[in-house]
Amino acid sequence: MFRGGRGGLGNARFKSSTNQNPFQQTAGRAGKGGNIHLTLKIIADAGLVGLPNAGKSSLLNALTRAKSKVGVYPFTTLEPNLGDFHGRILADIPGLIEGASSGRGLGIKFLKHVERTGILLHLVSATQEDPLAAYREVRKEIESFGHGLAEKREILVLSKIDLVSPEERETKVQALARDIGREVLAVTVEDPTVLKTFSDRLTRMLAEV
Ligand SMILES: Nc1nc2c(ncn2[C@@H]2O[C@H](COP(=O)(O)OP(=O)(O)OP(=O)(O)O)[C@@H](O)[C@H]2O)c(=O)[nH]1
Ligand SMILES: [Mg+2]
Repeated sequence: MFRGGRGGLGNARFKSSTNQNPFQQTAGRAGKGGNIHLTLKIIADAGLVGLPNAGKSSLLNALTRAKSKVGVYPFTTLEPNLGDFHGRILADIPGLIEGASSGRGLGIKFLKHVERTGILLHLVSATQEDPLAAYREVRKEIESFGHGLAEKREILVLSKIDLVSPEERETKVQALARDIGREVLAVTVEDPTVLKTFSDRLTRMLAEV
């Protein structure tokens, strides 16, 4: 803690019967100073992670009133955006790429932000030829980052399922579920029915934590 300085004395302190209209003062003394390093960390209930273009911002916008920038190119999101999802705060973060945990791309700056979130929502695009490889690439960065991030509960989501056939979707959902050993949710922001089912499921999952 830095103590404040002492204030100087003003005219009133010098007033007396013989000095009725003083024009005197004393200088104050400077307080202590120093450099303080502050880090801003967003506190959200769930953080959306995944490779660039996985559809994180689109999903955040579809589930909440957030207006996160969406683009066909990778690294559209430069800063995390927050949205209120039935009282739970969701945050999208910039896409993660290989090497993110050691400073490549924008990822590391924002992995810090998900450090404080309760759970991770890990999006893998259904258009990925090898969804497991895409999943692992992001996991690797999360694990190298440390800070307890890898131990967080993770909800697995296959996104953009409207871009593949129902057969391909099923194959990819099953393959991910089998290899990772956990349930995989499927979503697209293009189909209101699918989105509603996903949203209900997510609400229940978030209520459990
Ligand atoms: N067809 C289809 N396109 C989608 C869907 N979700 C996202 N997209 C498109 O995919 C592209 C990337 O979407 P974003 O939401 O910006 O992806 P992101 O994961 O936030 O990307 P970064 O911020 O760059 O990491 C955009 O062109 C979106 O319109 C979806 O469910 N279906
Ligand atoms: Mg984005």
